[in-house]
Amino acid sequence: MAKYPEYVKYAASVVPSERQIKWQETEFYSFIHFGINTFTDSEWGNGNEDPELFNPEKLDCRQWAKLCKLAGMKGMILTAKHHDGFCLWPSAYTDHCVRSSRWKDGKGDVVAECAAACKEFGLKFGIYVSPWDRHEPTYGTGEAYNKFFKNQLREVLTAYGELFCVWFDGACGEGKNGKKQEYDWEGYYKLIRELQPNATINISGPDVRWCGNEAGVCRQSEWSVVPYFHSNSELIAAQSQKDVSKPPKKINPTALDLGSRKQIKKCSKLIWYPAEVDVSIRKGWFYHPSEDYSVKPLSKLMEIYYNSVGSNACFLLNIPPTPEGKIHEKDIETLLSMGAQLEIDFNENLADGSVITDNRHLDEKHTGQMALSEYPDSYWHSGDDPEGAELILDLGDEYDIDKIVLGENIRTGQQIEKFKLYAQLGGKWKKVGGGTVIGYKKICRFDEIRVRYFKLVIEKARCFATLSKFEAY
Ligand code: FUL
Repeated sequence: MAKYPEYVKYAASVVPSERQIKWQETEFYSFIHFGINTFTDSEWGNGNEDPELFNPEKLDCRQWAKLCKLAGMKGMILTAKHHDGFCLWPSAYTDHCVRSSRWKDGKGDVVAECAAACKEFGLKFGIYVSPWDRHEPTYGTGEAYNKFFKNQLREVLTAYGELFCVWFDGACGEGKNGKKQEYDWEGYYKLIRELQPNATINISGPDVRWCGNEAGVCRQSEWSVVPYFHSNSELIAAQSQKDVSKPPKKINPTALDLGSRKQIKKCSKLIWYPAEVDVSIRKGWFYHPSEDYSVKPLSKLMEIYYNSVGSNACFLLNIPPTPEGKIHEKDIETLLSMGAQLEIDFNENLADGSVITDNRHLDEKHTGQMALSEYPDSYWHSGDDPEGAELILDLGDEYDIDKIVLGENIRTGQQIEKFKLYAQLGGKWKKVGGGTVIGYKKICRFDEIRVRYFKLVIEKARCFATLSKFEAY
């Protein structure tokens, strides 16, 4: 029987919460940056903007939702309040909100329209609420602002149905009075857990980790089990954007490896803290007419998709509506082609109905064949001697294939540390993929081959190995 060091056993025992699993399954979803900045052509408002300016005469949240759906997304996160403090819902705690705008004579509610559209199109709905508020006079005064912010949170957490995510960025700048606020993060989290127990709290929160840049660059190995200190709000704030003109473009080089054995060895506390990749389809987060001709091309978005969703992270793609309240035709073009490309790339899982044999399994309920099962409780389990375990996928016939999708059963943690993938060509096993992390999902891509058999070899793992996805396209 293999022996494992205590710290490896500990890492192997860290598992996601149900809400984290649900979030991970969302995979690809949109960010909608929309607010007063949309009308002032800016990225960070200073809080002094006239609410009258907000007037999206053709606001069409159904168009946003429909496009997200057609692009292959499963959710949407709306900036209910950005750093300028202007609220897209009629907050009872400030006049700096849609109620003071010309839009619908002050009777509109963008958050409500957006929530309804998501429901109609079968998308999960989430909200971004910026704790940094450059309008609110109590900001920077301590308890008074925290109370105000919690009141606002309560409004958005209770009026718009189920939320899958509450997104806090790390920015903590100065308020009107030049003072910085000490946020009551624990208090905010408590309220969210109480009112939206299924929502993950992302970025400046305990459930989902920022990948570390806004350019769509991911680590080669995005571990989900990492040292606890990565969730520290001061650390997150220190690493976030501090200047509107300097969006983080690269991953801090000292943080390229967060979860290998080397990183977790000396750590007394680990958490399940998977990565999210947030990037805008344009240069800025908000809409600027000057960027109409620099919408990211399909090839760039697909590259980010494969590097994020295909490498154990989620992909949060920002699409900023115009002042009219609609998605611009340039963005529509890219989004529709993205949806079409994803349809083509994942048209039919050729491993459906295949046979998997293995060289070891824990018991008869966890044979290799179980990796093909759709049920969450059915998966292959190696038993406690994972290294050298092999699974052979027999497609039953030869097919043209250029992608294999693998996934661990993350309910039992993240175990696999190194793997290789082979295809049988001319009677010989040829390596077509491999790496470190598999996690929730790993998409291995290679030049198209005509093939019947694939072999997955687990070279290194923590206490055991599992597999709940083995798909071929
Ligand atoms: C950052 C903000 O400062 C940006 O304006 C944007 O909202 C981005 C997603 O988060 O921290």
